[in-house]
Amino acid sequence: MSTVDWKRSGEYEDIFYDTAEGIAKITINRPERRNAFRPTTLFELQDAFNRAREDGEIGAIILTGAGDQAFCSGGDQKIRGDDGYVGSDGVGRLNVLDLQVQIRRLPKPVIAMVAGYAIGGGHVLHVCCDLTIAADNAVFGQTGPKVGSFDGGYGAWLLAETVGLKKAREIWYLCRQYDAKQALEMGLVNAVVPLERLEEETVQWCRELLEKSPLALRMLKGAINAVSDGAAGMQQFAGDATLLYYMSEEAQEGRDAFKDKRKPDFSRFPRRP
Ligand code: S0N
Repeated sequence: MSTVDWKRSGEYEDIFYDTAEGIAKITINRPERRNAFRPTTLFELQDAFNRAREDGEIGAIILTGAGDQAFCSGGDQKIRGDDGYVGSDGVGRLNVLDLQVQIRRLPKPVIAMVAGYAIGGGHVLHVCCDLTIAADNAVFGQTGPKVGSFDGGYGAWLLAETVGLKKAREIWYLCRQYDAKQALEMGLVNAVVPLERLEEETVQWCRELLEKSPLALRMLKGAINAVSDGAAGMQQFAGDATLLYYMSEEAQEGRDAFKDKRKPDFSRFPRRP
């Protein structure tokens, strides 16, 4: 049951974009295919995540699936061609990879709100989110070796970072499915709640996040991701360091001196130990 008065906006075919109280809720809306994604779904998700990033009112983002049967069942196998997922333009794509990177780089917390199946590429999406709140009917797993695919990027090593190497191998090699209780035990999700309380609980986590310092959350997300994202993670973190420096009087003295056509005076700024 919703505890929030969501306001819907955007012209989308495969998703919904709702906002309220500083929260953006992005919903994959293809329940007849267990919320499997096609290229259009992913382009729309990218657009919605970008809107949430650019909106200064938004401080937390929920990613979810329509209905209570599935969060997302991964790539739409019915439109899988010989070189990726084929959209209306006839081009094969694996553009879920761009969405994964976007979620990782987005400097606001993203919470996966999972009811039903989070399977295949849908499972990877929740792994890429900062936090996961699961309903008691949630089911998690990878299907790659069963359906002729695999995700050797975040889907493999971020999962291993999350649940440990042995468990990650088990999940990928055997393609078993795990219930919400097992997912909680292996650290794959943050909390499990009855299905009817899923949105209420997820919104409560968002409200707690919204009470916290946005810059501190941004820096923490960047710091936690930097280790596993290598140079790309460091680039994000370095950009945030520059942002913080720009906000200091010391950096502003350099800018102002250039504009005033004078020599900068940094003498009042401490040379910290
Ligand atoms: C989700 C499952 C377990 C649900 O089972 P359930 O509840 O018994 O329902 P079903 O009757 O099976 O399904 C209901 C209807 O939904 C359709 N459907 C379900 N999943 C998909 C799907 N993924 N694509 C298309 N249709 C789907 C069913 O067909 C059914 O409709 P009808 O009755 O009309 O046929 C179960 O459905 C299940 O196991 N689904 C398949 C899960 C799966 O294998 N997903 C794909 C895994 N692979 C990826 O996601 C690849 C990710 C990716 O893009 C990628 C990323 C990085 C690198 C490579 C790749 C890559 O693609 O290779």
